[in-house]
Formats: sequence, C-alpha cells, structure tokens
Amino acid sequence: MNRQLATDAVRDIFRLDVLSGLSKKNKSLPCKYLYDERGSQLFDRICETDEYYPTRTELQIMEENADSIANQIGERVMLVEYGSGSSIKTVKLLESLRDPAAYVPVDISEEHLLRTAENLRSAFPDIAVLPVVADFTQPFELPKTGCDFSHIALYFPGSTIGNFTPAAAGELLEFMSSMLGDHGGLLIGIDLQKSPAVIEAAYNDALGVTSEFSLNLLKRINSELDGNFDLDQFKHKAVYQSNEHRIKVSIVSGRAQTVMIAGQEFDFEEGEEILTEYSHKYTIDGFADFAAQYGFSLHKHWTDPRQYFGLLHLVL
Ligand code: AVI
Repeated sequence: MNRQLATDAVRDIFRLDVLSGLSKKNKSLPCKYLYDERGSQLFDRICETDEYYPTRTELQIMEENADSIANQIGERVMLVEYGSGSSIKTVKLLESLRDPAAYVPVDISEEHLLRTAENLRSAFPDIAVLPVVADFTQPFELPKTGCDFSHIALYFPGSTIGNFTPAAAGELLEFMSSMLGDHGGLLIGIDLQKSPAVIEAAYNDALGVTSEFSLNLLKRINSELDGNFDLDQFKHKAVYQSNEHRIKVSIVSGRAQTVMIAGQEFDFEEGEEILTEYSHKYTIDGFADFAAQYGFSLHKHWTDPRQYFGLLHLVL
C-alpha cells in the first residue's frame, strides 16, 4: 500500500470509530486517538507535571534496580517495546541490558516512532533498531532479522495496560504470550492502588495540561473529520471510581448543543459525558493473578518506597 492510501485508510478507521463511539447511548471515544502529534507532545508534558507521579516513579525504579532487571532479562535479547513513547526509560533499559541484540519499538504514531528509532540508532550503534508501525492492540508481525538473538523480551512500560478494560488487557496478554518463545518474558509497568486523592490529582493537574490533552481530541476531530466542536463548551473531568479501582476520564458538555462531524449531527445534553479513558490501578498480587490466567507467572517485581508503581517481570 502506498503512503497516501495508508493515510486515507487510517483516517477512514478514525472516522468510523468516532462516528460509532458518539452514536452510542453512552458516548465514548477510543483513548488511542488521544495521541496525534500534539497529543503525544502534551502527554510528554503531563509526565513532567508535579502531580503525575507514574513516569518519574517508574524511572526511579529502573534506575535503582538496573542490574537486577538486566539479570532477569538475560543476554542477547530482542527487546520489543509496545507503544514506544518516552525514550528515556528505554535508554535506561538498553544501557543496562547485557549485550542486547535488537530493539523493536512498536507504535502507531509513525513520525514519533521513526524519530525515536533514529535517535536510538545513533546512541546504540551495536543494537539493530527495527521499528514497526502498528497498532499493537491488533496482532502484528515481528520484523525478520538476520541478527542473532537468544530470546524475546516484551517491554510494556508506563502502566499503559491500565488504559485497557480487563477484557481487552486479557486479549493483549494472550497475544503477547503467543508471541513469546520458551525463554521469553514480559517486563510490564503497572500503576498501583493508593490514596484516591493522589490518583485524582495526577489526572487533574493544576496547570491544566491533562485538560488540554483531553480536549485536544475534540480539536483533532474538528481538523481531521471536519467537526465543529466548540472547545469552550466542553470540560475535562477525571474521577476515581473506587469500586472498579480506576480513573474515569471524560469530556463533559457544558450545555445542550449539537455538533456536526463528517456531515453527521450529534446532540449533547447539558452535563452529558464522552468517556475517553479509563486508567486501571492494580495491586502486584492482583495483576499477577490476572496474568496467570494467560499462562504468565510472576518471576520478580520491583517497586518504589511509597509503593506507588510496580515493575513486574512475568514469564511463561
Ligand atoms: C498512557 N497512560 C498510561 C496514561 C495514564 O496514566 O493512564 C494516560 C494519561 N491520561 C491522562 N493522563 C495520563
């Protein structure tokens, strides 16, 4: 498929997903669409806000346990990263691994991916850097490589698994287990359950970066799908749902209004919500039990002194 056809196909799927999500009784939009170029930049800024603890906590865990993590993963690995967002954690990991053979970043955002790959190639000339442009929520092929690696390690940092419903997370774990060979493993970051006030603050930062990140999805719909959302009439909302152990992020309509998207009308009542994201919080044992249903067993885990975040190494 040429580049233009591929871009058109991606745009068509985006349009269908948006139209179907907004036609539902309880309106929703898939969270993967939050990450266009601007959304990815805003997410990087969220990670730097005072309130958003997951990124810096995970990095701290990696820095403090680099040797132990590298020992668990083993030598001559092909490291496959799902959703290769921030390269800082990856650099830290690649620096500590023993003689890694290849690094395969997998991401839907092509520009972001190729830029990261290029930077890593210059920083690690001895590692084969083989980017794959793919939606990792769907099965994808690993690149054919001449390089000699001994096993695969899947790396899924950032607690992105938390953005999946348990059913979708289960499907992903099943797919991951089918991709791993006998000696492979999964290194995964999860955000741990803690005081709801700490979690809610992380998704309602005082500078309003998270709000801008959410509303950017409406901006994206306006520009890519010929929409006419009035951004001043919608608000970001993030609340912790204790029973489900998750943050629910939505965009709330400030008044009754009608919005046109790709030639279709959508009515909103005052206070009506569009669900854009869940972010599930786990316990180490709870996640280990969950992953066990897909054949994984917890080999080792690392956490921080406040027990805010967990990094788990799971094997088959
Ligand atoms: C990417 N993901 C793990 C983030 C989270 O914490 O669930 C997305 C995010 N949304 C708002 N703030 C951060």
